[in-house]
Amino acid sequence: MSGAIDVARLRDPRLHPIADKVMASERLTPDEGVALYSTTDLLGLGTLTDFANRRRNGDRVFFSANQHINPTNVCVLRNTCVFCSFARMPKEDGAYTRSLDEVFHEAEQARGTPTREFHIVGGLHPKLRLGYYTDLIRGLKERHPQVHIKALTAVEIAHLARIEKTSEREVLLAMKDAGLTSLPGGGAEVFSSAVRATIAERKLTGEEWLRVHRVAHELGIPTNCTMLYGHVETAEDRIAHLEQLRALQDDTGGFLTYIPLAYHPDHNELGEEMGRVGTATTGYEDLKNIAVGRLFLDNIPHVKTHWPMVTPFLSQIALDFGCDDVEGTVVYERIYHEAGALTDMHLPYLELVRLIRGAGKRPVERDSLYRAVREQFDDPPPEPSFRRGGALPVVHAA
Ligand code: V47
Repeated sequence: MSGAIDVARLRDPRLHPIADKVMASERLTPDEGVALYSTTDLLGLGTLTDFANRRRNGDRVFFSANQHINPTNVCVLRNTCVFCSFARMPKEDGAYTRSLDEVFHEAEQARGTPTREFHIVGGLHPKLRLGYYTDLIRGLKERHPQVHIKALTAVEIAHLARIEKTSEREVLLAMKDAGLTSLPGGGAEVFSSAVRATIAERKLTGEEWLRVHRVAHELGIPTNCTMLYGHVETAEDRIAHLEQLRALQDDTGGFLTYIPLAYHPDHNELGEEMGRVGTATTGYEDLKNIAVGRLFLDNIPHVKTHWPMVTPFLSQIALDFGCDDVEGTVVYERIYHEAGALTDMHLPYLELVRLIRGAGKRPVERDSLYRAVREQFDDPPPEPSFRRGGALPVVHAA
């Protein structure tokens, strides 16, 4: 890495003082964050953010061998989270709820593969109790002891606490006891109460989301964080969201990675209102959100690109815009594909290695806690028995 940014070469003069701060490892202010969002000097932004990322991670890029599992799409917020295409009411067409055996069957896909993480999220089911999830985690750990469980968003944790009439702490403790490793970062959306009133009226508030993550961190459960961008939010809303994540991280240090999530408008009410189909964001916006996340969240170790949403090729380019972490093999993906994502559901392990190497970076397979698992890829690991374009496993109605 060269020791300095050539500030004079940055086309947007507003980036010059920010570049000086980045080089001095000084924290950016909210106004500077908003300026970063408004610049059209994308290459200048990339220069700053690549500097910050290389200082932290060198040329290492992490990825995981993981499998997403969605035990149910039934969600009591179905009619009020207007950006979501995944959720169904219990009796609605397409609603499903898996028995434990059905989930275990789907997880068998991982056997004989390098899979090290199950990423488990669903909906706020009115009848699935805490015991279902603790049995699920225990059953998966028994069958796949080497696999970490990253399960349930803060929204689901708060919902379980409500229906069990207990605290979020108790729910998290029970899940940890069953074998939970970490929490995914979903459900954060944008913390602004005005934005939430428009896109997710009855979802837990930003303060509640942050509280669940704080409690998880206190219990030694690391978590991820996200922001859903590309709908009704402003640059100021985004920066206020990032500020709150940064403040919590200052207190706890419990966030592992930040994942900006690109809104997809198909098959949901918000997309219809916006008159959008296909994609709502652009490649430019996607790269900016990665870059601003890396520069503003100076205390979160990793920034992840979610290739199912922005395509593997854009994820590859994001590696020059501050990103050091690529979503893994995934295997089955429902949330974005219901909302119109046109990517494959599964990215073969060696394709991830190829994309990272193709960007001149060094791939590192990691576990859920970002410990390196594998850095040599000459002896290809086995893939899940999944065929490109293959059907999702059969699901039974709710
Ligand atoms: O919270 C829902 C988003 C999230 C849409 O922690 C949508 O490693 C776009 O959080 N268009 C859940 N996004 C997924 C999530 C996640 C993904 C990958 C990795 C990790 C991690 C976490 O999906 C929801 C919401 O923000 N979402 N609907 C939509 N139409």
